Amino acid sequence: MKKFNHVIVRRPCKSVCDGITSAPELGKPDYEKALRQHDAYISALSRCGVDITILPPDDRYPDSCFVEDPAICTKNCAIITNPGAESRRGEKYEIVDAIKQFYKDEDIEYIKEPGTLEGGDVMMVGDDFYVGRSARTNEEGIRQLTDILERHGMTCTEVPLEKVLHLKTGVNYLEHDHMLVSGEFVTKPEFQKYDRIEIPEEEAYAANCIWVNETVIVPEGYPTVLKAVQDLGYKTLVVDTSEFRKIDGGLSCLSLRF
Ligand code: CIR
Repeated sequence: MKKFNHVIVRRPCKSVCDGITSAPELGKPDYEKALRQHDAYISALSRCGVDITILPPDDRYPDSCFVEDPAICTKNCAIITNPGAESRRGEKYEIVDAIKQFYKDEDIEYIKEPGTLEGGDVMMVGDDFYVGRSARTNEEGIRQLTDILERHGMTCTEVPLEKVLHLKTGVNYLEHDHMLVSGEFVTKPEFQKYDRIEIPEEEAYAANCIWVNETVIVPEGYPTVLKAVQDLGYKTLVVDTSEFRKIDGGLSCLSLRF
C-alpha cells in the first residue's frame, strides 16, 4: 500500500549539540556524525517511494531538525502547531513555506495561543488521530486540534501521558492494525483494540519506528524490535540515530510524511 508521496526533512544545524535533552548523561551529539546519520536517514527514505524536500539548517533553533513537531500533515489538511517548548516555538514560522508547497492556504490550520501542541504527540491511524497530553501539549491545544480534525472529517482521541516526552516516543502505528507499544502504552485502554507488539524495556527507544509505504525504518541496535517487525512481514531498513537519541530524538521526529 502506498500512502505517502512526500517527505520533508530539515538538515541538523551546528547548534544541534545544544538541543533539549532529558538524558545529559548520554553526552552531546557529534555534529559531523549527526550529519552522516541524517544522510543515511534521507537515503533510506528515498528508497520508500517518496519525494524528499530538504530544508536548510537553521542555527537559531537547535532542535529544528525535528520537523515533526512544528507541523502535522494529514490527507485533508496541514496544521502548523505551537510548540510547547519555549526554545522551539519559533520553528512554526520556519516550516510554513514548505507546507505551502503542498497544501492550499485554506487547508492550512494553526494552533493558537494559549494552546500548545507538538506533532510528536500526534499519531495517525487512518482517519483517527491520537494526541498525547504532555508537558508540551496542553488541554487547549488538544481542544483546537480536535476541532480542526473534526472539521476536516477526521477524529481525535486524547491520551494522557505519564512518563514519556511525546506520545510517539512510546507508541507507533505500522498500519494493518499493527502497533508498537512500550512502557506505559502497553496497558493503555485506548490501544487494546490493536494488534500490539510489546517492546521490552531495554529496547524501548525502538518503539519509535516509522512505516513508509510498506517499508519500516528501524533504529540501529535493537534486534528484538527488528525481528518483530520483520516477522510481521515488512521490509525493513535500519538507520543509526545515536546522535539524535542523545537529545531525545528518534526516527519519526526527523521527518513529516504525507
Ligand atoms: C525536544 O526536546 O524537543 C527535542 N530535543 C527532541 C524532539 C523529539 N521530537 C519528537 O519526539 N517528535
